[in-house]
Amino acid sequence: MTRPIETRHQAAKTVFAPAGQTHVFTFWSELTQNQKEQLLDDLERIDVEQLPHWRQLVAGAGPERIASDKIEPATVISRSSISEDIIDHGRSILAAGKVAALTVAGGQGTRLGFDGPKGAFPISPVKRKTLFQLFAEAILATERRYETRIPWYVMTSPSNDEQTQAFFSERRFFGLSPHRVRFFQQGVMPSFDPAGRILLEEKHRVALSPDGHGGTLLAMAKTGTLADMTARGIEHISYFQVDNPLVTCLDPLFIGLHAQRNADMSSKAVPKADDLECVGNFVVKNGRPAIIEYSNLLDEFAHARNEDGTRKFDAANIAIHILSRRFVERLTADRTAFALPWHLAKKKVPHVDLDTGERVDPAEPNALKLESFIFDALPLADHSVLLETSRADEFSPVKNMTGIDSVETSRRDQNRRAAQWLETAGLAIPRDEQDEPKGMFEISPLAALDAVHLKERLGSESVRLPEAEKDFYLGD
Ligand code: UD2
Repeated sequence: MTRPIETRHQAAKTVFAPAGQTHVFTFWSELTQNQKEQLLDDLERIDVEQLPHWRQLVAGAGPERIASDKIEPATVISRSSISEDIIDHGRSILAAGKVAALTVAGGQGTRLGFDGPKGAFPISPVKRKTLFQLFAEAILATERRYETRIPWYVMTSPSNDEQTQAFFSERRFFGLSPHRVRFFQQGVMPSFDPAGRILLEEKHRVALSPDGHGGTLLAMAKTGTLADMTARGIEHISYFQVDNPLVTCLDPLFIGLHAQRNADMSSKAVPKADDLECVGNFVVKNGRPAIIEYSNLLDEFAHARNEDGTRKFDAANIAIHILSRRFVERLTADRTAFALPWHLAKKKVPHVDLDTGERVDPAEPNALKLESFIFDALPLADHSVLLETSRADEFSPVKNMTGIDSVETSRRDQNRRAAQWLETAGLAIPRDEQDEPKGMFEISPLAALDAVHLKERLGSESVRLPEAEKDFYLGD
């Protein structure tokens, strides 16, 4: 039984008025009952205790530039230095069912101009499989390979949860057991005007947006996801973003190394493509592991060189992490006290003008959004490991329709990797003058999870390659 609207209205006024946010009720008298309920629903999702803190951040909005901190390059471990017994250790942890996959998929795919959850975007080069399908096949293939069960937790946001869940159920979870695919919603944050006042998207709606992938931690605690992991005996969470189809969803070497070092949170890194690449930079800041986002890294550090001329800060964050469940439990034990730092972003947010009641679609950034980043949990880790991987093997995100990190570059890179795997397995791939594979190649994770797996698989089979310029697909 929900409380009467007037009771909720009075309760809301007593918390929003002292925070200088009374204006959210400007249009209250002209709202229908249903609209009043919607406005109250939005307001009750806001963590009002944090409003004064948020207002302070917004009012003092200045560029976060890491100037005073002492930062040094992070130490990256190369894959080739990892012994087979550590990889076996990772395999045994997987086989024991102690690892879960977690995908953050709550972001708004605005940059991709795609209407739907980003995971539903058709990205594979030959079959146009969606991002969600590629991850599902990789998880299913890993369950089969290690004869184990791998729960998959997908973080959505209020704006895409329903569509995401429908997408999976309509496709029968791509062959995964439905009770091992769990969805949970992250929190939301209001957008603010430069004076720190909450913006109304409509007269009866607050301008709310996902609270950043840092919201994953508290969302895991608040939604019972962490308790579900405990009940399933999960010790480690293999975390990756929905926008990277090349990621190794469950990597025994990475898992083995993380566990052997008794790490709380570990990450993968690739060498930066250039000094100013739009990625986070792994550093040691005041003695602790940390990531400084490209937007916060002073140019002097971005362009810094070692004596031998190599880039000094060269470890790029590709948002591939392992978090120990106990670490997340420790951080979120006191939910009211735990908060990752908030990062400010200037955005264009459509809103209602309080004087005219008209909707304003700003041409320039008019608002401030606050979001938290999961990688700000790194400095809180007692132990962490940074493992190098290669772009060609594991990283080609799809963020834009064209250009850098685009549908084009991601399909190209998936194609290149499939061709390289086939060559490793002993097949001759026709290539053009630029050494690009002639034709499109795609290997389903259900066929092989990596080049070695493919070689084992093809060892006994004769695979017929297409005539030049035709598509080649290797399925389950
Ligand atoms: C992120 C990293 C960057 C680098 C890059 C690699 C940050 C701030 N920067 O850049 O360092 O690792 O990725 O591709 O993370 N998401 C949610 N909920 C949210 C916000 C984001 O689930 O509230 C998901 C989103 O679905 C996407 C991922 O997190 O899969 C990345 O989000 P982003 O697009 O904000 O980060 P990006 O690509 O600027």
